[in-house]
Amino acid sequence: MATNRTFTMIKPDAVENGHIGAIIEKIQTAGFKIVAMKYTQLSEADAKAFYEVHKERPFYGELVAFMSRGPIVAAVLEKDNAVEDFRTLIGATNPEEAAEGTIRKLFATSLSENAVHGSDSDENAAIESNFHFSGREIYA
Ligand code: IDP
Repeated sequence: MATNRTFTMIKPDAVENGHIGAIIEKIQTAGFKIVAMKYTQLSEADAKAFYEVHKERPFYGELVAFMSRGPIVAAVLEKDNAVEDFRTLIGATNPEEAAEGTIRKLFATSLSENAVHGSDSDENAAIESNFHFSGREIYA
């Protein structure tokens, strides 16, 4: 996995609220190339594994239930400085603290139901991409 890639999910809240198209448009307008994408749903076990790093946090159960309650869109994105630039595009974890114009400011409903995921490091981008996609599902 090159360091110019990041991994994202459009979370169940944003899918339920009909924001898939608007979020993908924001992502592409910001200069990210979509190199892999799928509409899928995490099982409870998937969500537990994906967020295992948070398993000691008080919100882990709520997060697992939320992330597995409905479909998501998973994608791998390519751009120079992808991880950092995508974190800027989505905004702070808490939408109340997210900058104007960011995806979370526009589409998130709460701290937990915050519309999108974005990897926080190149290492995690690779791990998270491999969680959802095989090599032959990524088209550079
Ligand atoms: P990030 O998604 O901005 O990197 P993390 O701290 O890694 O934020 O948290 C992962 C996800 O867990 C968040 O995107 C959000 O959905 C959820 N979350 C984080 N903090 C809380 C909290 O205090 N209460 C409920 N859910 C939370």
